[in-house]
Amino acid sequence: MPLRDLSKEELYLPGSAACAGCGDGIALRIALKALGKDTIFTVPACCTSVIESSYPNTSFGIPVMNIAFAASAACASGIRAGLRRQGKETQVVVWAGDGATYDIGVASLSGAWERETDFLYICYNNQMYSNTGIQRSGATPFGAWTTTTWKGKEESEKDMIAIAMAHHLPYIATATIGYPEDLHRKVQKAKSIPGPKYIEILSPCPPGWRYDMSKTVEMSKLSIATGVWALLEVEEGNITFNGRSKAILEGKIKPKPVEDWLSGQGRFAHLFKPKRDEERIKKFEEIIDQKWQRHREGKL
Ligand SMILES: Cc1ncc(C[n+]2csc(CCOP(=O)(O)OP(=O)(O)O)c2C)c(N)n1
Ligand code: SF4
Repeated sequence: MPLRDLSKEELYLPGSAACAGCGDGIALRIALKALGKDTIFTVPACCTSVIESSYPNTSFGIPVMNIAFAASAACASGIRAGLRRQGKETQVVVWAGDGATYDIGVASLSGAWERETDFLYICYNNQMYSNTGIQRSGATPFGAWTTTTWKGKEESEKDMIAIAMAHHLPYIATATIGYPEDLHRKVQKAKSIPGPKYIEILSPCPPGWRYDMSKTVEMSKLSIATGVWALLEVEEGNITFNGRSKAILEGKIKPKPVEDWLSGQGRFAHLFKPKRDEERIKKFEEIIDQKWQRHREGKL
């Protein structure tokens, strides 16, 4: 659906406490247009629980239940059970950061997936714990500076999509805010499928990634153009790629150099200054190359 045809109803309201240029804010606005008013969010501790604004004010036009860091998926199971009892079909959505998803809430998420709770879990992935001042998470990429990896992270991120696939979910997708139509379509599709669904949205964060706040959409699109992030869907175990990622996979376009993505972000500045760190730049490129090699073999 073209952008101009998206719902005019705004459920992400003025008064949000997000930083200027927040990728999460853009993701919320688009996803809420696809979800509509008959939706309940449950949100663990993260930037979104601040973005919502302080009680009694709110920047969300839907009900939200804030919950402890580890418990959002368990909370979704409880909300679903309560709604079922009342005969309501309201969409139950967890909206959580990567810290809550990859690390602290992964146990309760695995439980809700295994119980086949009918809910949509959306992880907005800014690749770090932003709300508490930029600490490393299981989604932080190799080489990135955070306040707990001040020489650059030594490990790669974990593969959350593979973890989701191991739970045999009917629908899994990745998206990013630079491609709002694709994001909107995937949320709408997830909404139409019963059972547990998982969508992960790459959501650049200006203070955490250290780039100018005007460049969030550019940074998101560059993530796709360089192949650092791929747009894909997994339905009943079958992986398909979308948009530019599909063209990269099929060799129809050449990805831009990964270095373009790294050099645009202050969190990777130590790889270039005061001296170029050839070894770590090469290792980062190899991680991305290997990922695409696996994709060409039909794997994640
Ligand atoms: C059990 C527990 N540990 C730590 C915290 C402190 N805390 C609140 S928000 C947050 C960071 C959340 O990171 P993420 O889920 O990635 O979301 P983001 O802040 O990036 O939006 C942390 C560590 C907490 N509230 N509860
Ligand atoms: S720190 Fe990052 S994720 Fe959090 S509100 Fe600011 S831009 Fe958004």
